Amino acid sequence: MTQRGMFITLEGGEGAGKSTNASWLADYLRSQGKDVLVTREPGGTYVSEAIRAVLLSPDLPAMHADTELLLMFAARNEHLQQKILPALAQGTWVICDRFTDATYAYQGYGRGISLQRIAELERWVQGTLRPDYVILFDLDVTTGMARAQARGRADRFEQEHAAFFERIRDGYRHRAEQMPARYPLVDAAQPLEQVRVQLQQVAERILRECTQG
Ligand code: T5A
Repeated sequence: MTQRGMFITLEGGEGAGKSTNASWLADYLRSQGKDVLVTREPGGTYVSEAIRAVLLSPDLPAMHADTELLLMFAARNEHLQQKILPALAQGTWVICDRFTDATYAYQGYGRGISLQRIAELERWVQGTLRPDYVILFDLDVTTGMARAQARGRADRFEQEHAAFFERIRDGYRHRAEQMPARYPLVDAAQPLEQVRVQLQQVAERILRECTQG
């Protein structure tokens, strides 16, 4: 029987460097003999990318927080069924730029939706599937927002105030503190080369642990 691929997610606040480093991490793991798929949330399939466009559009009127939550999980369900679960079942390693930890951080800590409600949806949509590793790119809010803003027009989330992003950072750190072995932390304030040194150390650890079974 094929061994299930590892499921690795990249998390952190705006502009922390997840997208910049996702393909770098994939290339490193490929160089170590792994078959790797890189994807993102919300998105990753045709339907989920269409939902992403609604979620991120700064041109639509404000939506209710529960609507935002349900759209995140609708996009996630499609992504899981069409792409992530089949890849994992074939033994492919999946690197996903954001996943359900982002829902806890943004919709839970950020918007104030009960964490229990998010956990119910998580169980419904994912069953027992959880990421094997959540690599947390930790960065102060001011630097992250400056990096994100330097890229151009802000999306619906990027238009939020600093206090919203402070709650999100606290939420991520709180989750990482509760499960440190599963949440390797990367200091994303470092220059890119240093971030990649840290990331390679994390990847080496994951490869070691997965060989040890
Ligand atoms: N969301 C998502 C929820 O609310 N709930 C959910 O359940 C999910 C899944 C997605 C939005 O949806 C929300 C969270 C998000 O707001 P997105 O555009 O995918 O939207 O948002 P992000 O994932 O935050 O993407 P960003 O591009 O803002 O952040 P990244 O990917 O962490 O940052 P990246 O790699 O694009 O880098 C940003 C800039 O910084 C530079 C890069 O070159 C780039 O210009 N940079 C560095 N500069 C200096 N030093 C470094 N070390 C650097 N690393 C990167």
